Amino acid sequence: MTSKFAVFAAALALAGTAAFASTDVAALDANADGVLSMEELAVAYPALTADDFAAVDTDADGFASAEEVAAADEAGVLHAE
Ligand SMILES: [Ca+2]
Ligand SMILES: [Ca+2]
Repeated sequence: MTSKFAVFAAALALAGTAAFASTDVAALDANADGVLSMEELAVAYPALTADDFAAVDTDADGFASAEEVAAADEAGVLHAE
């Protein structure tokens, strides 16, 4: 866990009062590597498909960063059901 990520997470938490639903990356990051695997993201979104995850993982590195998850939240890619 880098301090840079911690600062970003804090900023994200502060921005959590925005109108769109925000996904709590820190809470879902089971192995604390700062990014979410499809398995980690699927904990919050059980209906998540590989296509859904690919839509979130915009740089296609196989992991959803906090930035990518926030963008997906804003774009409505993720839906908490
Ligand atoms: Ca992780
Ligand atoms: Ca990514």
